[in-house]
Amino acid sequence: MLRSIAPVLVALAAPAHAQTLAPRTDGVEARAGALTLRVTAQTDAILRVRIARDGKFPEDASWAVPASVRAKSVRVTPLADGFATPALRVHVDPATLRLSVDDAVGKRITADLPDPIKLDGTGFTLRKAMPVGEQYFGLGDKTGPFDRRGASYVDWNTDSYGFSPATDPIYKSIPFFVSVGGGGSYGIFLDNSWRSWFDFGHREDGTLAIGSTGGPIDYYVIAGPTAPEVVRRYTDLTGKAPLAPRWALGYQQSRYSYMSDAEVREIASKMRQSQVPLDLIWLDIDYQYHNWPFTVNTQAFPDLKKLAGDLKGDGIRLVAITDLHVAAAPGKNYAPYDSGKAGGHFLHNSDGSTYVGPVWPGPAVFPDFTRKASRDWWGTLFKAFVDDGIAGFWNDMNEPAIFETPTKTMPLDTVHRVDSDDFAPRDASHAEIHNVYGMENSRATFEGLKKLRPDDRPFVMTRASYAGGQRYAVTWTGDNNASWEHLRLSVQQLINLGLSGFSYSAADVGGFTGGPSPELLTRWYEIAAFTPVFRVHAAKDTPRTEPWADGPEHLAIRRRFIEARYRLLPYLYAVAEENARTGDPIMRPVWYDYPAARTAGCDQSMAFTLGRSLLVAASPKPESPRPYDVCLPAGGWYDYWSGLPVSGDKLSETPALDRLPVYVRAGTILPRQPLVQSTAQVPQGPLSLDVYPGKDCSGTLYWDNGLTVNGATLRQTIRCTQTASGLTIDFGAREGTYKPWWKAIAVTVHGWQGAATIKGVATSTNATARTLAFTLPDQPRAARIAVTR
Ligand code: MIG
Repeated sequence: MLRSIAPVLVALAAPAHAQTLAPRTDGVEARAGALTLRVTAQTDAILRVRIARDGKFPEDASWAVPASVRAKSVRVTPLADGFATPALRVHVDPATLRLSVDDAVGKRITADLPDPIKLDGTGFTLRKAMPVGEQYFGLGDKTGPFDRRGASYVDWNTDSYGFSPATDPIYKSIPFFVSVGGGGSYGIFLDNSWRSWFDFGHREDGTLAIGSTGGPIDYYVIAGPTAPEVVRRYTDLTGKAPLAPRWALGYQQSRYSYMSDAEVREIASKMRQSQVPLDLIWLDIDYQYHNWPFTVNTQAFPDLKKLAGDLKGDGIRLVAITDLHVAAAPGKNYAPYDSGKAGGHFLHNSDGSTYVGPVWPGPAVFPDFTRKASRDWWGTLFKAFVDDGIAGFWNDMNEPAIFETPTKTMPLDTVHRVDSDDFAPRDASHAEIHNVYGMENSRATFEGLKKLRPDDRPFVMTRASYAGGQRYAVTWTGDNNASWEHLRLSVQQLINLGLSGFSYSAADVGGFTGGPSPELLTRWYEIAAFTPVFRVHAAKDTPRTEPWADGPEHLAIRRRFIEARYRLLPYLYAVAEENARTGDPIMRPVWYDYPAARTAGCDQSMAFTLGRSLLVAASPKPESPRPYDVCLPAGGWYDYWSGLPVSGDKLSETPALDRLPVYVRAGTILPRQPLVQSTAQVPQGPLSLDVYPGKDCSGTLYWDNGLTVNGATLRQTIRCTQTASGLTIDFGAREGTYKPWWKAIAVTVHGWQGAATIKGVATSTNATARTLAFTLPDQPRAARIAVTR
């Protein structure tokens, strides 16, 4: 019921410390002294918490949460000390503004500590309880321990060449964590772009401290109770990563730099000769004239359009780096500078002059990406490359990185113009904008590409970003190192990025700096073949890391894993499409879908799932030849490589260089395709469906042209049920009008023993492999296939 909004005096204190608790239709507002706390229910399970100083709430605007999402709220039921939604009970102590959130049956989700809000000049610290046994994940690409309990982190986007597993901060600021513990999961997202921090009991045992040097006290409490619910809700707030073009899921070859047209062609033809599937080659800064963005060194690359066209004929696309630091080159007929200067698109010093900082081109100027007009201008700069057929773009150095300064970035008083979204137009300091600058750079690129090629899905990769950056770009973990330690770290970074909304992420395979041993490089290829974005990249003056770099035996193993990925594309693509709809990461910690795995007793820091159905169990010490334990969640699994059922839930794996243990959940119908050398090739032969019988047995087909937005799609669910007489496979009716490449479906049922008959269908069984195989015509309509023993 709608209640009066009039404040209710709940305590009789001295007037200077008036305490009030006023219900709102969508939450509650409490005042104590100079502070006002407003808690609103955005949905039944997402709370927004804002704190005003001296009665004035900061501007209601955000780079992460769109206005339309912030505008949503639900009506709540008032309580004496707060309010309730069907999922939550919110309590506020009006004397201290201490907030606690319980679930509908009164179980605590999260609570402030006494004295919960500390102000320090423009900064603040919030203090919350850290119950024993609660673990913390997320925070984007941060290094450090996988579980963040006991550690402390700063959010300040930093060019971190040669970072170590202890370096913090690094490239991205995603001020969001997911907690998991005995009581379930919740998340907190601090929507504040200033230099901020999260301390998980590092400074003070049992205290979760969240703070910032400035800006609004504005955060979201996201209830679960499961981790998937928290992550999905976080992406309801900050956006889902759009489905990438299918070629982004292919194998990607990069190096700093392929120096010429001839070298790029040589890499491409060597890939094809070596029969290593490949979709992308990346052009790093040396394709440009003097490192000036949006130029081409025409001596080394005389005809980029012809190069792109010829490679495309071979199923290979080009991605080009386009850094944000425009060369400060007046009078040189350099359009990015001239048009940017004329349009007032560059950042200013506090005295009004244009800010100039040294980066790759030498003196450079920096676009004002928080202005929509400047983003629009930036987007037009891609026209020539788009016309040349460059498929995707790489936004590096956008922390922003500045050379020759100990801060590695621009002065904090550099002036940005905010004129975007529902922000009031105003000037803002670099201290406020720094952490969102890279995201707005990638947004400008993404939106520019959408205008230039409205039908195509843009592909942008960014190094720096902020919460919500997944809407515009994929990301990678920057300048890692060729070490076993970094291979381990990369898995944890990619998992945490996925939990932080960045479902498409990569780590330079082989390590950027240094040079990997052949074994390290091969192992890295194997693991990366099961990660969302699979890109080999390395720094200048490092040993070569292309698949053939270490001789035929290593090449054979690397090729086999790249091939496995291409065969898995129908599965991987369906997982990516699920991610675009739900926010469920593509690569997940095992406990995401199997909560008991968190306490299973094996070291699972290198285990992850790709979608729900594939479990990749890399060794937690990948350099060690010693056997290690793999814990499999309850419910039954099959070995992906042999197809045989696995018995037991704890296995001992003996490492072998050519084997990466991968398991398939019992109850999976796994779609795969014939091998291709590029996603641009039409697979020849049937779609294969591998059926791994078990509980809740199903599989999803999702397919489309892989390139455009709003094209025709195909979606179909297939289920299987074990019956007394055998097995039934039920094809659901196909949704959508997309006509797929396959005309037939090759079914393999795993774990099969004995004979089998299907009316009107020839079957074959294999007693050693324990398989039953048969081929069906394509099944676009609902149909039941009954197998009897
Ligand atoms: O200052 O473009 O992280 O991937 O190869 C180095 C050259 C600039 C840093 C990127 C790296 C890229 C390199 N860039």
